[in-house]
Amino acid sequence: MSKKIEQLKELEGQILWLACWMVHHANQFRPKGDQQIKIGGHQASSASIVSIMTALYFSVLKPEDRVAVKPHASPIFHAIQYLMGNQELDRMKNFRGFGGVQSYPSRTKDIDDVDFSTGSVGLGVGITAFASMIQDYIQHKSWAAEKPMGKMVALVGDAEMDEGNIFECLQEGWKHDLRNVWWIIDYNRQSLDGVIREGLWKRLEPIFEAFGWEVVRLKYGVKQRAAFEQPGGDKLKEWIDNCPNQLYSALTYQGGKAWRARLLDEIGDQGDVTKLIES
Ligand SMILES: Cc1ncc(C[n+]2csc(CCOP(=O)(O)OP(=O)(O)O)c2C)c(N)n1
Ligand SMILES: [Mg+2]
Repeated sequence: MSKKIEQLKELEGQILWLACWMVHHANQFRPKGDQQIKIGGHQASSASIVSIMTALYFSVLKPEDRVAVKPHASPIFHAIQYLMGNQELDRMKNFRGFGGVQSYPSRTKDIDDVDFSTGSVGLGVGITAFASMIQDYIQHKSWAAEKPMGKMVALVGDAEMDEGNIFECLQEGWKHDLRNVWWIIDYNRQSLDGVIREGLWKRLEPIFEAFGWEVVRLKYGVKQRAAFEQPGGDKLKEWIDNCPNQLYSALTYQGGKAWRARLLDEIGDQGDVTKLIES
């Protein structure tokens, strides 16, 4: 592992811990009024995007770039800002409370320089496209300052793609030669209250391509890719690729032991697969 990746991994661990603890503390330790049984917050939604956000904020983003953070990743955003010295511990302890860090990133109520308020899903996504178009407009004016062009990044939930306004702005972007925009869809297979419909990505990719977007699919991590290279790895890959979202989520929730048991049960008798799974 390169030194840089090692450092990012270290930061990622701290950020995830802070984000999950923020939610846990709010629900388990903060004194509650008579009626309140739960404060809320979404730890899994933070966990699925922590690697992406760590890489973005600590390695990729430039000062001129702007980011719309998917609503449920608010704890990750604030944890990152805390490590950068832009957020206060007391506000994090008061997550979702009066004066505390907000459930969803807010330009008016949070103190750590949120680029775009999100919360109503879909709106944060769309605004990055329109922000880029406005940036182009300004660049074409004689009164435009000589400033570097920023990249507009949206971190999008997979269920957030249900929102109709996103598709309107795809068309608008196509009309205006949209550029300098990245949308990163966190395909964590889950929504607020359900599992993502099987094969949604197969519907989404051609839609983006039809409007001139370049689609890059990032699916397998380093360890998975290494495992696929081993004898029996092709069978493992095939099984994972065909695994329904519901089962994938359940196994991930239950952890390594459940994963191994299921894999051995289903493909364990196929040559080298048993050895690979047991290793
Ligand atoms: C317009 C609107 N409709 C519904 C909601 C309620 N809501 C909050 S987050 C969310 C979807 C969460 O799923 P996803 O976008 O996949 O994010 P994840 O939690 O998986 O990161 C919904 C429907 C909302 N905030 N705004
Ligand atoms: Mg999701």
